[in-house]
Amino acid sequence: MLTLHYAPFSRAERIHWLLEELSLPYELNKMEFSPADLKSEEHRKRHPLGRVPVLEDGDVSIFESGAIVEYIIARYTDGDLKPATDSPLFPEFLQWFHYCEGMVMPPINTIVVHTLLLPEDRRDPVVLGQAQRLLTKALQPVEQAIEGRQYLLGDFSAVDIMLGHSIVKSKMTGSLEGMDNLLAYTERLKERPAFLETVIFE
Ligand SMILES: N[C@@H](CCC(=O)N[C@@H](CS)C(=O)NCC(=O)O)C(=O)O
Repeated sequence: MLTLHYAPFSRAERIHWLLEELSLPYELNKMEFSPADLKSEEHRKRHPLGRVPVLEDGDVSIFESGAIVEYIIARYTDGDLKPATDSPLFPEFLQWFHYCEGMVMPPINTIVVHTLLLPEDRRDPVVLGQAQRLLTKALQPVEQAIEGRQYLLGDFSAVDIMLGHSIVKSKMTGSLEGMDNLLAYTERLKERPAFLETVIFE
């Protein structure tokens, strides 16, 4: 049985969403997004930094949302949600899949820290402004790439689970202003029952 160690409003939503898209059976260990749960001795045994998501599958315990998505697709599907390696879309799949944690999430992390997590007297408007500008820059190529497409690669894929999730969170920080393609895309994601069930989007 797959067990997803989860906290709401986190990247663990990506794995929850994927498991629902694939209709796989799983258990959810629902923790609070709080040090009491995430930094507990028990959870630090699963993730050395006390973070989510973590997936357990029998003897396997794995962290990093992208790695977990790849693991589930490789072990539990016949290559679903990912173009074949000889498909012309495969390089683009890899690019956007990794662009998510590499380029889009770092400024989102900073925005969340300086708007929600730090006590008010330690929030820095200069750092926040830089992160907001960086996020807008990082999203612009995605706004162009999705032009004329239903999902990020055309058909729904694991890129929508990774980068699509980040785009939905970007919208919540007010960073999609003027990006009409991405705004329309977030509306299309809401037409997917698995997304609606698993991702906080407003
Ligand atoms: N690159 C990692 C990031 C994991 C991560 O930072 N998760 C956040 C939630 S989205 C977390 O657990 N934060 C708790 C904390 O920093 O204490 C991944 O994609 O899984």
